[in-house]
Amino acid sequence: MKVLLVTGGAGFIGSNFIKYFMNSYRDFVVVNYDKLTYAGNLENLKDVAELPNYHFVKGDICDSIQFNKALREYDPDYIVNFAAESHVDRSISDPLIFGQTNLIGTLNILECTHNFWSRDEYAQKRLLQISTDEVYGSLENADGFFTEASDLLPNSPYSASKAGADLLVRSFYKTYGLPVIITRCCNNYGPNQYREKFIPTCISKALKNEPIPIYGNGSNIREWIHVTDHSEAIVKALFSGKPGEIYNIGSGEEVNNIEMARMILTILGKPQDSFIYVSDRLGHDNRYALDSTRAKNELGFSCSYKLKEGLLETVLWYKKNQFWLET
Ligand code: NAD
Ligand code: TDX
Repeated sequence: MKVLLVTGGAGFIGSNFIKYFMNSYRDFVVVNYDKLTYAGNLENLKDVAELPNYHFVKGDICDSIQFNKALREYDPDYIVNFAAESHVDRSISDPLIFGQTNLIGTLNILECTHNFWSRDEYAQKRLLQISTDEVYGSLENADGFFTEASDLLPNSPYSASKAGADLLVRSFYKTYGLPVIITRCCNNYGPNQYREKFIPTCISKALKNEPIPIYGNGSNIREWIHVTDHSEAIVKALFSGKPGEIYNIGSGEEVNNIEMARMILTILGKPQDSFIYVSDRLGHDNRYALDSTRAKNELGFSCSYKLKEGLLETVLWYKKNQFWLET
C-alpha cells in the first residue's frame, strides 16, 4: 500500500481532506501528524479513527527528531503539509508563533524529507505545500485576478510567513530537485472550521440572536470555496501536478463580508440587519481573487459546489452540531 503523510490533519481543511481522501482512495495508508494546537481536534476524524489504514501521530512539524521518526516509521510516498497557524487576527496580536510554525516548521519538513528520500526515488514521491491566495496581497479594485506569476506582496504576519514558506519550498526544488508542488487556495468554508473564522462566527452569533461583528465597513471581498472542492483539487495536484509548479485553486465566487453575513442570516431566518460594525482589522486586505486557469487546464480542476447550496449545507451542519461551535 502507498503511504500518505498529512501534517495538520486534525484542523479544519486537513480533517476534511483526510475523510475525503480515505473515502475515495481505500488502498492507501494515511498518517495524520499533528501537534494538536488549539485548532486541532481529533473529534473531526472520528469517522476514520478506527480504520486499520489510518494512524495518528502527535508531533510538531518544528521538531526534527519527531518528524524524522515518523518518516522512518511510515516511509511516506506522499506528504501534504496543512500544518500552520492559520488565523490572520492572531498573527497581528502574536506574530512570533507564525514565523516558528509556518516558516521554521515548513523548512524542517523540507530538510527532513530531503534527507530521507533518495534522489532515485523522486519520480515516485511528492511533497505538497498547502498555501494561500493571501501571499499575493490585496487587490484594490473590483476587477483583476492573481495568477501564479503575480508578485508575492503579503500584508499580514500570517500571509508573510506563508509566502516565506512558499519560497523555501521553491528553493528545495531549485537546489535539490525535491519533488514539491504548491497549491494556493482561496477562503474555505464547510464543516469543522474553528469558531474564530468569519463564517462560523456569523453562524454562532446568529444562532444566539447576537449581532455579527463586521470589521470596518464590511466591503472587503473574499472568494469562497467549499472544503470538499479544495480537497479534490489537492488530490489532483498531488497525483497529476508537475514538480516545481504552483497551482491557484479558486471557485470564482466572490462576495463581500456584508453579503456573506446576510446570506447566513437569511438561511437562519434572522433579521437582515443583525450585524454590528466593529474596529477594522489592521492592514485589512481589500479583495482576493484567483485566476485558476492553470489548475483547470492542467489538472482538470472544477468546483462541484455553488456557494449558495454549499453555504446552506454548511449552515445546517453547524445548526445541527452547535456543540462544535462552543467546544
Ligand atoms: P487550522 O488552523 O484549522 O488547522 C491547523 C492544524 O495544524 C491544526 O490541526 C493544528 O493542530 C496543526 N498544527 C499547528 N501547528 C502545528 C505544528 N507545529 N506541528 C504540527 N501540527 C500543527 O487551519 P486550516 O484552516 O485547516 O488551514 C490548513 C492550511 O490551509 C494552512 O496551511 C492554511 O494556511 C491553509 N489555507 C487555509 C485557508 C482557509 O480558508 N482556512 C485557505 C487557504 C489556505
Ligand atoms: O468577526 C469577523 N468579522 C469580519 O468582518 C471575522 C473573524 C472576520 N471578518 C472579516 C475579515 C475578512 O475580510 O471576514 C473576512 C474573512 O475573515 P477570516 O475568516 O479571518 O479569513 P481571512 O482573513 O480571509 O483568511 C482566511 O482565508 C485565507 C483563512 O483564515 C486563512 O488561513 C487563509 O489563508
